[in-house]
Amino acid sequence: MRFKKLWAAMAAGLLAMSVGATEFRASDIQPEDYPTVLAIKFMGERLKALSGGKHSIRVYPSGSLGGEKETIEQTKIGALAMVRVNVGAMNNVCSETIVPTMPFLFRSKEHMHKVLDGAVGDEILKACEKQGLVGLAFYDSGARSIFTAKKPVRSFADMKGMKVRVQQSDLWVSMLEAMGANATPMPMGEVYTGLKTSLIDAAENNYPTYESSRAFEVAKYFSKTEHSMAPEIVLFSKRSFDKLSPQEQAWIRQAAKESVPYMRRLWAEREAQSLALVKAGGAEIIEIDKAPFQAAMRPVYDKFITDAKLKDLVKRVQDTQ
Ligand code: BDP
Repeated sequence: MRFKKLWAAMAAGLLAMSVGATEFRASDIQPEDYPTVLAIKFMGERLKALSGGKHSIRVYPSGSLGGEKETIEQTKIGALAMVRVNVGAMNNVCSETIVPTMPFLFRSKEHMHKVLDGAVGDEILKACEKQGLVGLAFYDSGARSIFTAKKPVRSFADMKGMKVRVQQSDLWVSMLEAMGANATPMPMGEVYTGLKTSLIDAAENNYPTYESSRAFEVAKYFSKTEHSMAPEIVLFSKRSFDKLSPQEQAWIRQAAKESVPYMRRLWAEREAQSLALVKAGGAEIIEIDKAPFQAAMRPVYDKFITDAKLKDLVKRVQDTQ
């Protein structure tokens, strides 16, 4: 009798778990009004509508739950349901994410969209699963360029010996080293202070992050190298995902996909706004000859695009018209 009761209680508990409403926790290092944060909120609203009010998402912005490296780990073990990071933060975790991070790979925003919306994009998202992360979508992140505190970079030669902050990724270290710089990996949250205290001379990013991190206040020379278009990636904990029904999983995937065009609109607006803001704040936007930067990236391809799988992915990106 006692066992029967216990069993009934357990079954009821399981049932409650599967029918109970869930608020999935998502982490982002960007501030509240940043396009990535707004896009995940939008995804949450879509998920709520699709699930008839059952599931929702709560975004924790500004790195309040930790940096990208730590929150990826938390998501892997299921302590966090979701995380939005740059693909750079995934380079050492899942090698396929190296492909969209590669320097001067995408020829334009349109080229990038075509690749990421197609089979290559899907394969890269899927590849994260073996690391316990379900890849749901890519978001725009524009092109990344170098910004410096004291000495402006007006030519490739100016990169020599410069201490440049990079994302915590071996690929990023190699890229900046190939430019002649002294690459310093550190979390995004330490960049502003690093520049201010001269721990680093420079960093690299897109206009919106140059603006949102206030880096333009301490590093006013922005040299348009546009060396990488590494996109953002939205990841769900496979541990948490596997506990959901196929229907629930489909809602999550759909909500994520629906947030992509919304994010692209926000991104285009924000890029223009951020550029205007940093200029008004005293930033000098420097046009620079990209050819020597591009030429210097050859050894980086030789070092990182070695196995057949990555070679095939890169070739398919290059062949995409
Ligand atoms: C920004 C991304 C953010 C990365 C950051 C970085 O939005 O996810 O953490 O770059 O450089 O553009 O670390």
